Amino acid sequence: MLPGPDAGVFITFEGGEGAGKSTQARMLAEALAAAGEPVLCTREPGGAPGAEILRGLLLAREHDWSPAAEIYLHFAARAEHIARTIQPALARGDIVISDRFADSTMAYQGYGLGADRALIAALTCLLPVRPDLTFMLQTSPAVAANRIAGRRQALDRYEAMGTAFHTRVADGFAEIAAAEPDRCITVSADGTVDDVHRAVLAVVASHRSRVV
Ligand code: T5A
Repeated sequence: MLPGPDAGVFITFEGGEGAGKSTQARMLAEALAAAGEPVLCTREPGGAPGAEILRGLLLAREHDWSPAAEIYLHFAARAEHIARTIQPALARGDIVISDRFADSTMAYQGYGLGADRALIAALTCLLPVRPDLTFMLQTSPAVAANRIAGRRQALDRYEAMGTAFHTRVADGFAEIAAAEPDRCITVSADGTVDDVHRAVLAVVASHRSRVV
């Protein structure tokens, strides 16, 4: 979906664990708000009350979902997020910045868990919104591991999956980015928070007609 004259703009941040997506999404939102742009910062899974309930079910380590059920749960949360949060904000003309969106389902469930990629692609095509711009934050595994360890929180269900799983997820994000170079911009996230923020702002400046 390319933005119409009155529509907002939809930006997503994607990447593996500890890439710094939440940090960069928040910093971009603050920079755009400081420049006077209307911005809404949100996240997946979650971003709406019902979707946050589903997030709890998906991240808890008590239950392993069957692959198809896990895909549908992510898309149920996404449907709620889109209807309650994203579409109203885009209709107002906001710049919506989401920490993760449908590429995460393809990378984590499709590539990481080996779930049905054709089903994920089909469900993604049916979504009523599509990001205008996606930042793919890429980190080396050692850097990501250090950042996750630094947070000192209990690992959620996906964080607790092994190195091989996270390597498949990273490969998945790389394939998605290669397949959609107009939408997906890969940014190295190994530098400092400010280095990565500068790189993100440079991309936004170079996509000015699409973003602001
Ligand atoms: N998931 C999600 C699926 O399986 N399928 C789906 O369809 C969707 C939507 C979400 C989980 O759900 C999975 C993927 C995830 O496993 P989450 O808690 O939201 O769970 O997980 P993440 O999105 O991975 O959040 P993280 O917090 O792990 O990673 P971020 O957001 O990439 O990293 P961030 O910004 O929180 O930073 C982590 C730490 O590193 C520091 C920060 O201060 C923080 O302490 N940091 C840096 N330090 C040094 N240099 C930098 N450049 C830094 N950037 C951040």
